[in-house]
Amino acid sequence: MEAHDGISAKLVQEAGFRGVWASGLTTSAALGLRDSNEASWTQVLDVLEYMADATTLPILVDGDTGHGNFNNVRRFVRKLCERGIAGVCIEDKLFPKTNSFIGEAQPLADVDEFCGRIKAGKDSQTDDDFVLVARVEALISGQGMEEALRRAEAYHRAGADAILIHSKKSDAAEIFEFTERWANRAPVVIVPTMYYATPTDLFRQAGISTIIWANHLMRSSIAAMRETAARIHEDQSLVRVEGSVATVKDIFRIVGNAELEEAERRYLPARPAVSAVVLAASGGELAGLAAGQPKCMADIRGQSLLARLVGTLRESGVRNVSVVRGAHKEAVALQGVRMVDNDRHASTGEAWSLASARDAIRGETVVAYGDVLFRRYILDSLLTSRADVVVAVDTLGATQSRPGQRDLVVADRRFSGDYLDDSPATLRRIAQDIAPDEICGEWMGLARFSARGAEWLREEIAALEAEGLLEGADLPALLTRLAAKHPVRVKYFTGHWLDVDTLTDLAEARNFT
Ligand code: SPV
Ligand code: MG
Repeated sequence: MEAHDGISAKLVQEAGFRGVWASGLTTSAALGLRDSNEASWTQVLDVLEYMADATTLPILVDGDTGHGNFNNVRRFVRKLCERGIAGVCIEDKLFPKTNSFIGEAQPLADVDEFCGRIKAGKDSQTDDDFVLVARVEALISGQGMEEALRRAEAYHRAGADAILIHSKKSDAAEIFEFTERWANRAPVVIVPTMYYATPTDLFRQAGISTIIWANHLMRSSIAAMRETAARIHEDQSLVRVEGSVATVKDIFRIVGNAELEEAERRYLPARPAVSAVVLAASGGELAGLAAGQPKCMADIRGQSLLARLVGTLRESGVRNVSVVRGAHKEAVALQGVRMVDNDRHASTGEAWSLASARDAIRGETVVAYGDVLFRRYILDSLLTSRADVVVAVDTLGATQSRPGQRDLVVADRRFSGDYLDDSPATLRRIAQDIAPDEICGEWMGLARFSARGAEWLREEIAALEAEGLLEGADLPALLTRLAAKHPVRVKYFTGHWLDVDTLTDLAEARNFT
């Protein structure tokens, strides 16, 4: 059965066939090319490699004329064997070939020269089971039965394992005449594209070894693709096609996603799930946004700020994301995240919002402001830290003057300026009013807690609550209190993040990749 790429080879196997015909016509067509050796032989080889990877069935390759003379056939056969291809069929025509159903009286190769191609191919196979099928075009080119038999005999003597006798007649009379006179001196292969109405049993009775259904997966997919494209174009909708196309799940099944999941369980380190709490409750409205649109829902090139932030978290393997929303909560939405409401957002601060999601602060946890964007490596670097609590600090923040409230950081050690220097720095405090000579950087609104760190964080929330301070505290105050009791590691970065406070920030965020 014909196939022309990896997925069609899989479908051939799924249907129960015992072999694949890698058709020259359809492999070319799949590339948008003519069946005239427009794809180079190495490009064909690349497609064959995908097909061989996709199926365990033997693949008989349509080798056209062998891509040149005996020398090209030698190299082609060696490369086919390297790729686990089961056999090749070469036809007795001239390079560059033309499809047999185009025109009349195509010139044939000199018999002796073609026998040289066959011998060279057989001498070059590195797999004993490799087969070389010699295709006789004498009937197609109008040279008659005697010439077809003469050529078949010569090719058989030259070492061909089988003879493909091709015909473009609409009935199989000349095929049966050939098989009768040939008397199975070598196995016979046929391609009944034009004499398709002949019952297959008659071919069996004639002792034919192999039938190639040469192009029907390509032709059926063209019909289906054309129909689907026209429907969607006409309807500007998917409604009418949804029921008749293969499901996305079907694609996953065919290409073997289940095996990948299995392999992931076997090979990926079993990392306990990391959670995240994103704080997006504060009003924080931005001039320029529609009234009632919270900042975290600002559009950044077709995605909300929140979606981008959660996307970065997910790329780093953070799965369970809780978003605390408050102001305009009905406008804060994102698939696949848990929404937690701080309905007292107007009179409470960040610590209260965090406390609203305290049940999510369990095991390894990331805490982030909902209006920040950062490059993924920053988060990855926090996630691989061995510290129980680690905060991301921008060392440039110390020197740049930006408007707005900034969470400034004092640590026991400044950034040394050496990017390879990872000797630890420990947090002393985070606040907005810090004397310029004390500032070591700006907190990016991103922190990671180990399971033990998360426990400390919960304890500190409880302590604030017990002291009646939870409502008014912000995250810098909470982290500063934590730092007084436990080591809080400072990880320095230089830029590659931003928080969206102003319209200028928003414009910058749109350029942030
Ligand atoms: C092919 O499938 O490319 C073939 C068979 O060679 S035919 O198109 O009938 O020549
Ligand atoms: Mg062909």
